[in-house]
Parts: sequence; C-alpha cells; structure tokens
Amino acid sequence: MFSRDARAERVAAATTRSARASRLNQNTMPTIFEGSFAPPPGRFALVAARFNNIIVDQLVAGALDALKRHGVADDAVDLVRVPGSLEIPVVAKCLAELGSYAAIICLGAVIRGDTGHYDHVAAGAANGIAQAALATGVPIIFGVLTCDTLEQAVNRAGAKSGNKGFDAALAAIEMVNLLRQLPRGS
Ligand code: INI
Repeated sequence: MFSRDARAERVAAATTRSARASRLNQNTMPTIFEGSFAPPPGRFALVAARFNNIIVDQLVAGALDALKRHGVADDAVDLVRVPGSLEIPVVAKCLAELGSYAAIICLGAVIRGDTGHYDHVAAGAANGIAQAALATGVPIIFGVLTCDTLEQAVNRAGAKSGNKGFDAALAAIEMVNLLRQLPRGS
C-alpha cells in the first residue's frame, strides 16, 4: 500500500515522463505533405489516343467521371485526340509548356500483337510521358494501358479491374493538390 503522498509523487512522475515523451514525439515527427482529393483549382487536359478507341473511349469516360465527381467543372477540361499512344508525349509536353493546365492526363491502350511493335510503342509512350513531366514540372499522368490481350485491356477499362482512366484522373487531382502544398524556396 502506498501513502497518499507517495501515490501523488508517482502520478506526478508519470505525468512528467509522458509530457517529455510527447514533446520528444512532437520534435521527431516529420512534416507530412500529401495531396488531398478536394476540388482542385485550374484546368485539366486529357490527351487520348484514337488507336484501340473502343478501349480508350472507356478510359476517357472514366477520367471525365472522376474529374466531375471531384468538383472539376466540364468547362475546365479539354480533350485532345492523337493518332496513337506514341503521339501522346509530344502533345502532352506542348500543352504543359502553355502553362495553362494544372495537370495533363494521358490515355491510351497498347495491346501486344504478333510483332515487336508493342514494345516500341509502350516504351516510347511511357518514357516520353515521363520526360515531358520532368522537363515541364507539370504532373503528366500515365494512363496508358499496356496489356498482352484485348481481354486484359477490357478488364482495366471499366470491367473486372476497375477503370484506369478514373484512377489516372485521381492521380492528377492528388498531384495538383500536393504540388500546391509543397514548401517553396525562400
Ligand atoms: N498505338 C497504340 O496506341 N496502341 C497500340 O497497341 C499500337 N500498336 O500496337 O501498334 C499503336 N500503334 C500506333 C502508334 O502509337 C503510332 O500512332 C504509329 O506508330 C504512328 O507513329
């Protein structure tokens, strides 16, 4: 049994320890920056390939749905069509350089055939889109499906595996909100 004074001392010591621990935690907690899905400001551009348009049209519909559901007005979205996924990067870069888009969402479907064409188109689109984003500092989102079969593409364009166009638009919204939060140089 503890006396009343001894108990009070133990409580006071525990309180001090816990206050010190929470001060320490506060000191060591990193500052976390994370983009939200709140309605983002600014304009969005979709760059969509016409090749495999049966699939790509579903990606476009998914991306437009995601933008609308997250508070982006229809008149804040422009859609640019290009012949195939290989033409996406140059147009995405041109649009980014205009400085009038908060983010650009690239949509296409590259489906493996009997030749090596697939590999060139898929790699060209992926590398070109990444280069355009790095060169301009504008979020340029890779919403290009690269699939072995048409069935895989269908599944990723609104069937079994969701809609990658919708996902690409979510990534764009998150990136726009994240970039606004990042600390600027003094
Ligand atoms: N373009 C695609 O978007 N998807 C494909 O699957 C594809 N394949 O397989 O050929 C494709 N080719 C066209 C390419 O993107 C260019 O438009 C064409 O090579 C002209 O530069």
